[in-house]
Amino acid sequence: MLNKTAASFAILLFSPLAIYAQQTESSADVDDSSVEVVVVTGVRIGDTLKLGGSQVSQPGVDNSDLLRLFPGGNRNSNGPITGISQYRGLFGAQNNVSINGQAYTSGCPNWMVTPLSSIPRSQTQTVTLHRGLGSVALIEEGLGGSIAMSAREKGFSEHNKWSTFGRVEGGYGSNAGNWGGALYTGIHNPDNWFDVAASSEKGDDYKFAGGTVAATEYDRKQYRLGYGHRFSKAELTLGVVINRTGNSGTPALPMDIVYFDSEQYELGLDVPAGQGEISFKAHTLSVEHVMDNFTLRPIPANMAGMKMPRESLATGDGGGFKLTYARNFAGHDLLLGIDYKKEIHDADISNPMNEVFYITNFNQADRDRTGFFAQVTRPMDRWILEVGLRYNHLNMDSGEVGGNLAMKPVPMMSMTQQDRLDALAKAFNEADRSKTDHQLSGILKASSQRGENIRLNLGIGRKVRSPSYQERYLWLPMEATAGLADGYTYIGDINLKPETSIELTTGVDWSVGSFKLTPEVFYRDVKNYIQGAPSSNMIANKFAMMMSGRAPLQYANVDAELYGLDLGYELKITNSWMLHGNLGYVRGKRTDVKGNLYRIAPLSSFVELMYKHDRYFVSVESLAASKQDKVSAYNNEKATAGWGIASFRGGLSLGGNFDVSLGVENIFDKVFQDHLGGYNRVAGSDVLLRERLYSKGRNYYISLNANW
Ligand SMILES: [Cu+2]
Repeated sequence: MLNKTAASFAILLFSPLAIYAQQTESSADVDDSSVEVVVVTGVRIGDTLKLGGSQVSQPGVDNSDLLRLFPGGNRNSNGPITGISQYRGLFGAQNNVSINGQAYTSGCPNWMVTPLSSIPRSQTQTVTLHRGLGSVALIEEGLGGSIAMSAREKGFSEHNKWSTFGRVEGGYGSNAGNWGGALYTGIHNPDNWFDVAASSEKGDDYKFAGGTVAATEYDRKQYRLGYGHRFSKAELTLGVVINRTGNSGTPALPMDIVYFDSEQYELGLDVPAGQGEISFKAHTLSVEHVMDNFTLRPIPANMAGMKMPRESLATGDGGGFKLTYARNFAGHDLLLGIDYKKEIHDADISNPMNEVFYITNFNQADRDRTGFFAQVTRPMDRWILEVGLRYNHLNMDSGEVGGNLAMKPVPMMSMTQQDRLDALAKAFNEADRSKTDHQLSGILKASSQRGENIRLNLGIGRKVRSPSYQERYLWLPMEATAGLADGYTYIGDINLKPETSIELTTGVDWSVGSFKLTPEVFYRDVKNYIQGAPSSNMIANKFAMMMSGRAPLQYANVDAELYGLDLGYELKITNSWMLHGNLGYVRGKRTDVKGNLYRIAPLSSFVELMYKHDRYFVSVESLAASKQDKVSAYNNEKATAGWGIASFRGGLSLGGNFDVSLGVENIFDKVFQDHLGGYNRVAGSDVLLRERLYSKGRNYYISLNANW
């Protein structure tokens, strides 16, 4: 029903989605042509920037790289299947990423598998970014943008009999010798659909012009099963998702994925209710995950030169639901809802060479959130307004912790590492770990057509995010930091306060003839922004110094601001030639003291010149970023130089049901370091230890698809 609201507004206006719609109108099904290219330019209330996964010619294992096609979008990369969303300088849990309309929780304390990688690209139907202020209905919790991904779903048939549908694709990339295959197929009639999907992807370590980046191989399989039934009025959907990830590297983190197995069950029900419609979605997710520091990389040694093999078993259980009621009421689109999300995490660390050794990293770390929201959208004269309010009640708790470092007793030593661990565990276990937060969010958005060629978009909003379980319950200096990848160990703070942000946005959608431009400026003030600060816990400090030679950081509340400008643009040169792209700039600063925020994307540009014919297209694309020397001091962030790469892409319909897409990425084999790429943590790689990782060199790729 959100989509209906979106559609009703989209019709009113010129829109990049109009291009999308035009391209797809001729064919009954959006998915049927992989030669389609979707252009992302503008946005307004109820409207979205949307990429159809199958229509984007770019190859990729997951959807994180696609975020760079959106103005202001980017991703932090810790490994080939470990991309974390960044939007306008906020990242990770600060952004809301929904999967098939529901929340997703990473089962790894270091986010080795992330919301963005939870659906393989080959099984993705759409990736949507709600530009600027995200609605309270969409952003269950978070400060930043709302990103939504959905898996392939063909749905009901329009023809009054059973028919089959399907898609099969196979692809190869030269750089990492990677290959992938995916099948999606099913049967449907007007009242039922049944589909299955399977994908398998494998790649070796990738190369750059200076060598090979170790621990960048990956291996992932995913299986999906779905069923939909239409009753006389209501619609029911059921889904199962089984993920099987094998050995996959995360060179920016201290360990790699040995395996990541998860099972998800989804249920959806849409029922008309009087003048409106009720929608109910529920899901469960259970994860079992093992990571270690010796399968895909040489075992690291401690300060004394002793080898320190470590393995961690992480399990996570979670689930949630979303119940909404939507109706039109005297010209207002009204949406009321309740949503709930639960997650429980356990993580234990062991030493495969010593059975006595163990550390309880997280024990029943529990985070429950219940939200209530109301949203009204209405046209008023030349304006369209959206007002939304949300209240979230959040409970967190954790079980007791401890560990045995299996150290030989050392006589005459005043305090051993084991003593320090015991002292930290005792303090944690005696503390009141149960926490309740009340989150109040609200937004107001207004959009108005000012003359023929210009539309004005305004927004103001307050958003809240409570600390993650890592930020509150990390009791021993560890790098279990939801993928921060800054190389520091952290300890948590149970008493952290939620982050609250006030955001202002002003943008225009401007068009002259066949040129469109959509600049938007934003300013965000964040109170209690959570980041690391020097720890005053002397026992933890000593523990970390003895272990790694580096003092730990402790999560703390600071104050920050983020501001910037991003824009999309598009120039239709002729019927066949088109230029389009985006530009994004964000600045992130502390406001309580002088300093820069960590891992902020530099000025970034994406531009593509395309020639499109009925049966084929070719394009030349440039992706570039300026240097980033506005780096954070607290964790000694390294500056990076600017870079730019060019790629060539093409797509051709082979007739019948077959398509081929192919291209060369990074044509000139440019050696570059992405500021969001993290530092190398793998010994024996062609990148020095703790040097920023090099990105992938030249890559030839080809992919063949068949649709029916
Ligand atoms: Cu992990």
